[in-house]
Amino acid sequence: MKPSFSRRSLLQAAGFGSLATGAGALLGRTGPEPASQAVTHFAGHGHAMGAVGRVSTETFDPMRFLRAWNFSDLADEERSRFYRETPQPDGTLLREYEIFAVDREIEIAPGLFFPAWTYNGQVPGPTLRATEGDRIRIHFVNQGSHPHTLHFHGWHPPEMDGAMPEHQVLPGGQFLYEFHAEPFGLHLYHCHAVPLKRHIHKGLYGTFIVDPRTPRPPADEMVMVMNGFDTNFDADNEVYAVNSVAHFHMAQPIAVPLGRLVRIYLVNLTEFDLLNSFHLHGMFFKVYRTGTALESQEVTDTLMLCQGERAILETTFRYPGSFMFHAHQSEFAELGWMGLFQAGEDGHEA
Ligand SMILES: [Cu+2]
Repeated sequence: MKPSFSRRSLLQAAGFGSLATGAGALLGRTGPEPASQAVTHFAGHGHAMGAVGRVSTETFDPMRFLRAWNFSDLADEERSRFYRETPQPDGTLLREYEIFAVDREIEIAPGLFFPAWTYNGQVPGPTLRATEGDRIRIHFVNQGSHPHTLHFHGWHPPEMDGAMPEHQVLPGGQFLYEFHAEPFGLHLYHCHAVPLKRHIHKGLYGTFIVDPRTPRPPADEMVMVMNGFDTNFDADNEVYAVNSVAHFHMAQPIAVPLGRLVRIYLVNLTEFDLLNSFHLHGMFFKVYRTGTALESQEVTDTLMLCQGERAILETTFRYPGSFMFHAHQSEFAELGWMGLFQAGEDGHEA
């Protein structure tokens, strides 16, 4: 029987501005309480902001994900299992990755679990980062329950595209993707098995950064993937976030350095909604669309992106204190896509 409640009431029941304990019951995971009753319980708490309680950061820590690429969040020995780089005679690097698809339940709000399909057990998948001209070699193993692929945005030959029926890697199968990292810019990868929207929204996507040969100026850098989750499978998202965990950075603000350059690699992988957006309070940022130029095209405080679109944002915090960032679709913000920067003298220790 399909419970009759709106996606707004689901989130209220799931702990947004009220209690965290209703989510399990709504998803049929735990507890005998019927969904309709849970909604009634929590009605009227919709004006508070953010979630109550904390998600477990044991398997996925959004704070670490922000500033991790090429598995830099892992200890050296563990890291070498997933990532190796080998200098080439021409000065470029061969970068080799071990990427696997695996089904995993992930916590997207306190007590709210989503049956995801993941790359390497996390959503978004690991951020891959190279310099223009490097050789990328990815050993992909499908340990999941459905056919999957890796489809990269960037230059590559057709057999590396991961988009045609014959490219599908069946459960238990594997494939070696190999191509040069170009052009420089901010790109992405995702599964391109059909139905595409299902494979993307289940969590099979990640960020692919290609640095120009002459690097961008030093900055405190971070990756933000705008995403959403359809928790009751009605082709509409009930939860929104950057980097999967709703309201995470409301409770744990992102420390940024005062007076120094901050660079955000922003990617939109939201399914079902035509657009997503990023809005920053109290200041403006430069926009480098797709990251493929070194000159910014725009200075704004609100940026709108379609799925697959991405942009590098640069700014410098002028004043100490808290600055909110969120989707300027107010509904997305209230359903989890909202966070805080905390600007201070120390900022982030890079
Ligand atoms: Cu897939």
